[in-house]
Amino acid sequence: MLTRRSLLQAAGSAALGTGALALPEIFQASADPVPLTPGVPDGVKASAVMEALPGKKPLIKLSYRPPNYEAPLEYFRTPITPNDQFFVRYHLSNIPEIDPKTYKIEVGGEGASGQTELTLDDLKAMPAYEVVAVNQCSGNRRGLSNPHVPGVQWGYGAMGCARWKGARLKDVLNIIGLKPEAVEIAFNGADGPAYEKTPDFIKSLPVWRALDESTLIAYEMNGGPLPHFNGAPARLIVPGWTGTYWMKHLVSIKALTKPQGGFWMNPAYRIPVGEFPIVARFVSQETATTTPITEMVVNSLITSHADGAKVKAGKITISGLAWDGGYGIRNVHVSTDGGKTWSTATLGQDLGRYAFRPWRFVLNAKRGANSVMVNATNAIGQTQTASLLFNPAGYHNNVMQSVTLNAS
Ligand SMILES: Nc1nc2c(c(=O)[nH]1)N[C@H]1C(S)=C(S)[C@@H](COP(=O)(O)O)O[C@H]1N2
Ligand SMILES: [Mo]
Repeated sequence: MLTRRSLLQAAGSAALGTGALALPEIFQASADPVPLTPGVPDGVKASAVMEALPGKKPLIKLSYRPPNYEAPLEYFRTPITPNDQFFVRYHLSNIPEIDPKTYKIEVGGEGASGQTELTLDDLKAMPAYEVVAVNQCSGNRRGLSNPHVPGVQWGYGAMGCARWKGARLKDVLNIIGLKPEAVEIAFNGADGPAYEKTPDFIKSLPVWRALDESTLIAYEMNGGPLPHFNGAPARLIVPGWTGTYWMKHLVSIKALTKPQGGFWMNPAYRIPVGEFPIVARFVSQETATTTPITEMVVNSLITSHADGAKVKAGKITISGLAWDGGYGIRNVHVSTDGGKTWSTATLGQDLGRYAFRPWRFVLNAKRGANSVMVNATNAIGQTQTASLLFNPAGYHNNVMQSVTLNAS
């Protein structure tokens, strides 16, 4: 078991201490109880507070350097997460404010025939595409891992879903021309470590995924510019894949003829080979025992009621969200008898196969404790797990959520 101190240290370990910071001051803190996910470690309960970063509504602060803020359950009552309620995740503490007028992305690398520089206006002059997609941190729900594991102790809220607009990465790569020997495309953001020993956050994608028509360099989120803390002026969007690939403040794109190295590709962001039912592979990075995390696993959440909520006995509507790695949600099942029998929930608005899918279900609450469990199935027949598939980084937690409603 980890002590409170080691968990908190681990949560901030990417920063390896403090250093010069470019973070603006926080202007609002709240004394209200923090709506934490049941099951997160005691250390989180002792230290997490609700705090509003500039331009944001209050989020649950798990660390400030680097900024890691998750959304409370109540922000997930709609399939689109508003920009000011969207979670924030960084590995590095030095996060510059970028002037959109001077901003540019360098595009090249030894796996490309040419090179270029793109300004924000250049990107906006290219054909624009829109996709509604879930951005979920690989470590979402890590705080619920049993036993607990080091890293940011996220509850349910290290995720959000937005309508992203931007240029296709494929069209950008077409400008420079990929050589046949290109294996990966690497990305870097303008943020940097506050401390020299911390490795810069560089991530790569296999060429096939970079060329996928859904992979965008987005400069708009829900119809407005990207919030600073979500990657302004432009970031990568990799619908279906976990947030680690969604490089914010994107400033460099390189075609590689050899696999990208570095801490953030290996050992970070890896899952044991064969443990999860994953279709999308990242072959150039695979080893005998681990593979990079790729697509999200199918998942769902009750968002209308928190665990332990008080309700009136009789008919009540519960609702929530379901999502997966981009195959789409086929159905959501609800059980009120601890998983013995299941009923089908009604699915709501379909914003596309990469989006949060809302669902609702009417149940008859009897006086006393009512257990409610939820399980989503995606279009390729994958379902959630009944118990945790443990892994050392706490990734891919899609254990069926169970809440108790207390009816009177
Ligand atoms: N430049 C940069 N981009 C980044 C990161 C980062 O630390 N720096 N973190 C990644 C991770 S792990 C996640 S989960 C998402 C989070 O996106 P958000 O902060 O907009 O919610 O950003 C990704 N892009
Ligand atoms: Mo993440």
